[in-house]
Amino acid sequence: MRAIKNAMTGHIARIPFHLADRLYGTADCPSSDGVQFGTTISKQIKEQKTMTNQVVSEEKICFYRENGFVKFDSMLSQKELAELREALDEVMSVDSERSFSRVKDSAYYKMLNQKVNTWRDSAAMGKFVLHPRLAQIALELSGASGIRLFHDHALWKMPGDSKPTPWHQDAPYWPMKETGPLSIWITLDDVDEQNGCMMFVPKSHNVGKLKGISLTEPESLFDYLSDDGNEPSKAVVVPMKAGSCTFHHGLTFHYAFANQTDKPRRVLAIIYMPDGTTFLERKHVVTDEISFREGEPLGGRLFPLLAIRDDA
Ligand SMILES: O=C(O)CCC(=O)C(=O)O
Repeated sequence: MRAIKNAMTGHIARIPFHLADRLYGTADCPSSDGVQFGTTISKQIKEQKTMTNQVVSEEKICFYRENGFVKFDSMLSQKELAELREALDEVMSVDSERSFSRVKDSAYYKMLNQKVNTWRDSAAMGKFVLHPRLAQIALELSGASGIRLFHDHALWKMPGDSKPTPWHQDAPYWPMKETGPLSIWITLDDVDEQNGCMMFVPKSHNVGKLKGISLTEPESLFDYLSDDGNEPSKAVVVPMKAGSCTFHHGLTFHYAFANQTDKPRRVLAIIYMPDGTTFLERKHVVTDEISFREGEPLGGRLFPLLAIRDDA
C-alpha cells in the first residue's frame, strides 16, 4: 500500500513496457503465439482466416487477462492512420452537443478535450469505430460470446496548460452492472511521457470496483484501496508509435501524462461491452436520453452488436 501511496505523490516506480512482458503475467501463458496477430486491421480481414478464425495470439490474451491491459504495435497501416487522422481532425474541428467539455479554460478541458460518439456524425469515423476486426479482438480478449459498442470518444490532450489524467478505473463511471467492458485506445501520434502516454497498474483489475473519483479535484484512487494485502503491483509506462493501441479492462487503474508539447495528443478510444451487459441507473452522457430500466440489457441500434463467437 505504501508504495502505491507514494506513487500518487509522483514517486511511482515506473516500469517501461518492454520490461513488463518479462516481469508480469506471461509466466503462466503459453510461450508459443498460436495464431499470430496481423499488422493492420485491413490486412487481418484478408489474411487472418484460420481454422478457428481467432485473430489474437494466446499469449496476448493471457497477458491481458492476467494484467488487465495489453499493447498491439502497428494496429493501423500508414494509409489507415492517415485516413483516421483526417476523419478525426474534421470531427474535432466543430463543436457540437457531443463535445464533452466546451469551456476551453475549464479544469476538464485542460485534462481532456473530448467528443463522444463520433461514429454517429461521420461515416469515416464509423469505419473505424464499428470495425469488425477491432471488435473481434475485444471479443477474444474478454472471452465474451458477443461484443457490443458502448461508445467511442476522441480524447485529445491539448497543448498549453495541460493536466495529467489522474489514476482511475473506468467501470465506476459506466451505467453498467457487470464489470467486463474494455476499451481500445488508438493513438494517432507517437506518445511518450512528454505528450500524454498511458500508464497501467498490472493486475489492478482484480481489486474490484472502487469509487469513481473526481477527475478534476485532488483526490486519490489509491485511498480507496482496502488494506487487505491485495496490493497491485507497480505501474507500467506504455509509450507507443502512432497507429498502435492498447486495450484495457474497465477495472484497470490507468493514468495519462500531461501534454508538455505544442501539439495536441490525438487518441480515439472505443468502449466495448460483452453482449448481455445490463443497465445500472446512473448519470451518463450516452444513456441519459434513453429510457433503459435498471437490469435491462444495453442494446438496440445505438449499441450495435459488432462481433460474435463462432460457436455462440
Ligand atoms: O487519454 C487519456 O488521457 C485517458 C484515457 C482514459 O482514461 C481511457 O481511455 O479510459
